[in-house]
Amino acid sequence: MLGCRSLLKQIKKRKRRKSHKCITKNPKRKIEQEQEDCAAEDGFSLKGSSPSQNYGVQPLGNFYFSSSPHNSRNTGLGNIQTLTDELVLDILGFLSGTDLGILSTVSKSFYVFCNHEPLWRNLVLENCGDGFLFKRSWKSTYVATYQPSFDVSKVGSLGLKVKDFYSDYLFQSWLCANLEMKHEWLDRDNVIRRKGISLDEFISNFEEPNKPVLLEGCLDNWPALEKWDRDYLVKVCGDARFSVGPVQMKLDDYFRYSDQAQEERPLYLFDPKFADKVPKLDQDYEVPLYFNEDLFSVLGEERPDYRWIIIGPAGSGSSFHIDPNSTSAWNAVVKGSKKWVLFPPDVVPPGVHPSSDGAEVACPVSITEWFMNFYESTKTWKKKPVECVCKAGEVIFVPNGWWHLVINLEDSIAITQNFVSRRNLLNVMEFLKRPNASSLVSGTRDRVNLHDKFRNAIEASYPGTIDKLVLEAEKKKAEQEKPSFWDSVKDSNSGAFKFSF
Ligand SMILES: O=C(O)CCC(=O)C(=O)O
Ligand SMILES: [Fe+2]
Repeated sequence: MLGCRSLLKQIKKRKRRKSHKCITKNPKRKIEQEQEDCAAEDGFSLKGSSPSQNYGVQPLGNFYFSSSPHNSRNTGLGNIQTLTDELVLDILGFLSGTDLGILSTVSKSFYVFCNHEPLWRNLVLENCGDGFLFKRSWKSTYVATYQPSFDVSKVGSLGLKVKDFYSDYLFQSWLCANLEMKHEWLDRDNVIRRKGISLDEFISNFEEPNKPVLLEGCLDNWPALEKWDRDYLVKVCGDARFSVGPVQMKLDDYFRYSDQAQEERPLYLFDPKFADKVPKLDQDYEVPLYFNEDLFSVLGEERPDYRWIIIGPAGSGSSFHIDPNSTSAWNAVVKGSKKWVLFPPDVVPPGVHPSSDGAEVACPVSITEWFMNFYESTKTWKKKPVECVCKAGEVIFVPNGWWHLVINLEDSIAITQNFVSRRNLLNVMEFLKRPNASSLVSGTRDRVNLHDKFRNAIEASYPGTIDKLVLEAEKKKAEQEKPSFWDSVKDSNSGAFKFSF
């Protein structure tokens, strides 16, 4: 039911409009036009010139104004019409491609459900561990891969348009795949920006107090900034395969996909082993001076994953999360731009539901859906999120424990690294020691013993450091708890001041 409120708002507005439009003669075009106008009237615009296929699905609210007494979503589903759309799709998710294809011929309703792109995406991803060659849609990709004798290029891109099919779930899924980011989602830019600050300033103003900062100008000597574009990367990476969700793909195959992808959650290339796979990439960047202290390096080969190359089209990104193992991070944009929304550790973002032990986060909305349904509410919050657009050549510091969401506004390439410095060493050690470390610790095989291994390795490389940090932390805590002069002169019983010199 997430998102119903805003959807309802759209639906209501949409209906008001309906009486004075839809004068187009071609009924197919009429439905398309309605969907585009519905989005436009709500201040949403659709991406690109060709929105993805939606088979005429309309939001459920439109049904109440329909001249037809039937929702063809129901009439064509038989007895399973009582199930929610999610459940119908869950059941269809058990079918093979062939069975889905056959079932789609049973009724208009099954035609719409069985053509739901995420079903075909799952079939491709489950079966093509070595990547895939994307062909316009996930269904065509599946057919081209498993029925190569069938020429998918000959099949028109326009599917059938079903009349009087109403479903919030399917409509919202289509809308989120095709929405352009709204200006008001990008306008707020309240991050602190700094250029050319010293390491000491960075530590005392940002790292110690655990506050984000956007750093300008500190990638100026990165060869990557000049060199990395699509052609260069495809050339240097050759046949190397990178992690893209659950599959491993060659870079040119990934770009072929990302050029055509018009979906709610585009697959994101996110690879922690890029520098081992293509050592040349490692030579094109260096860690900015603020993040040079890297205490996990004492673990050698056993350190958890810590650096990633990130590539994705506009609309791809990372939904709300806190970075692994209580580390801090920096994220440097090499090409493109990214919208960031960050909440401090004590503020859980709206729409996000972490489990009590923090091991799981229920985040049922896609990034676009979060903006559609939750962003507005943060405007009235006392503790506003920190927001910015981080452009090529800029780096954002993400302090440990901060929730963050990131969406690429253009095709983007970035490098991110997570790190442990003396400022967050104790946090990280405490995190690794938690009783449910086996489900919390990530990026490494030996999750349970990582605390002891790390502690021993730090002791061996930096003897006495942990004890010194503990002492300093205790001193700081005692200082914070010490009553101030005004507290000490205040008479706690009367609330008045007492002067007892
Ligand atoms: O999508 C992005 O660039 C953000 C990546 C991120 O948050 C992370 O690596 O933890
Ligand atoms: Fe992150």
